[in-house]
Amino acid sequence: MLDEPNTKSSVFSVVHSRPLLNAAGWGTASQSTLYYDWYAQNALDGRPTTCSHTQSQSNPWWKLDLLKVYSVNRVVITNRPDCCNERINGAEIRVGSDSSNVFGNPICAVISSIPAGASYSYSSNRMEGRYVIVVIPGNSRIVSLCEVKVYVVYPGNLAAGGSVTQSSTINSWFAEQAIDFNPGFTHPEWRLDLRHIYRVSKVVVTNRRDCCPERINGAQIRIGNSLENNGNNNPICAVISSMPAGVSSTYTCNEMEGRYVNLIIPGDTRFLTVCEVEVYGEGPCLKQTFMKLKLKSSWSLSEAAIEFPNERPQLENYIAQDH
Ligand SMILES: [Ca+2]
Repeated sequence: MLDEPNTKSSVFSVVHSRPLLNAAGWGTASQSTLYYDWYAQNALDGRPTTCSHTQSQSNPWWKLDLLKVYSVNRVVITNRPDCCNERINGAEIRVGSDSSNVFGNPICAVISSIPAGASYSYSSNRMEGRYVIVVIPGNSRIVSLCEVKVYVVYPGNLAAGGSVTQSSTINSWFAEQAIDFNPGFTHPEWRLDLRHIYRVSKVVVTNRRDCCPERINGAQIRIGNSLENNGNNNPICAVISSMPAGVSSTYTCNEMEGRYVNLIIPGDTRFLTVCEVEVYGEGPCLKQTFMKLKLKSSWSLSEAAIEFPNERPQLENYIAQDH
């Protein structure tokens, strides 16, 4: 009587992710003037010691053309390591789509200072724009940037549940950083918190289509209720051997029960980049162990059997908390 009373109404749940990706390398850089061979593109080559550099001029700028409009979430600027780190003070980061006038693009942030060789991150609150510009207003100024990263919300509209007839979307990310692919992670991982326990029938993973499809090789899909080791000790549903760029693959999980769905690549210095993850299953289930836990504290089993339908919201809230 107490066993999963709500699974009689089977509900399909579809969960989408829109990861943040560094889109800077997808664009082309230019700058107002060139100083020797300190090209604008030097800020995008992944090396912190190669830098762009304008001549000393009024209102110098560096501009990244992302080639299409993105929702920009964050901009990371690396200052030059060798000298002159104060030159960047007062630089404006602008995000917008005005191609002719750099000042026609809204300001995302003003850089007060960045220590030599340091990388500072500026939140841009999902400003929409095709261009990311660093401009320093004033006379006899120099813009020199050693690396620029631009994190955007991946715009792909892939496999958006088109084949699912009964669906609902759950927007319940555990934490944004769990889907932000920081290359500094030694164990890159991605975690989805479903907020309730589901019986997961399948997980559909869509690989990125712009480059590097092999980065996903070896990724494990883990499902369970434990947050031990950040959820990475939960049982494995599948291991992704490889997947072509832009392709969606389906992994059958045989009704594995869990609140957390993890993607993790074991090992060091690996990247995990995923375009989209969809999770299909039934639920939410009320797991019997949780129910017993709760029942012990306030009701007898016989009372609970009668009262259960009214108590279900409380139980769901209980399960939704961190236990
Ligand atoms: Ca560089």
